[in-house]
Amino acid sequence: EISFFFPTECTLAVIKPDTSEELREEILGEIRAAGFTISWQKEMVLTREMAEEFYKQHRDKPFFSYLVDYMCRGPCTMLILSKENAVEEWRKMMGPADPSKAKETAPGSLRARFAKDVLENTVHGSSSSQHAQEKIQLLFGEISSESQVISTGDDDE
Ligand code: RTP
Repeated sequence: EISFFFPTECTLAVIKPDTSEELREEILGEIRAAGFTISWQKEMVLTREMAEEFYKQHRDKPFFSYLVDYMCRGPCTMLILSKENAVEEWRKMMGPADPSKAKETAPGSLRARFAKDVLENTVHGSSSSQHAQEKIQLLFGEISSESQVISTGDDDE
């Protein structure tokens, strides 16, 4: 059981592998400028097992193995973003998965400007609060043990 104490809605954002240091810093700057609080940030290289678990809802899609290869290719920047309406606001900022569609419908979005193609599309964002909680638990498990230690201590006092 996991408990978080963020005051506003939070979502999970990922800056995917193959993003240059420069672009990563630019994206982080835009995230802050858009009014998100970066509540937690972690660089990590996913194992195949973690990438498969992360994208398990796409297990039967023809692109699944390419997606897992891509996600394991290098370090991802994992971010917990907090803001009112964070899930929707971050998805709006990303734009549609396919950059050719993003260029038409959301030309200012991150994917319209930076995605290479529909697979290598620079960023990920959870599609609901519940998904966000699940993925945060998968990627940031140690927050859960820390907060459990704290709440157990309170109970004992
Ligand atoms: P979601 O929160 O549902 O993951 O949304 P999304 O915009 O990231 O896009 P989704 O369609 O769910 O796909 C997840 C990721 O899989 C890769 N993808 N490749 N080759 C392809 O046709 C294809 N389609 C999707 C992308 O990396 C996408 O972000």
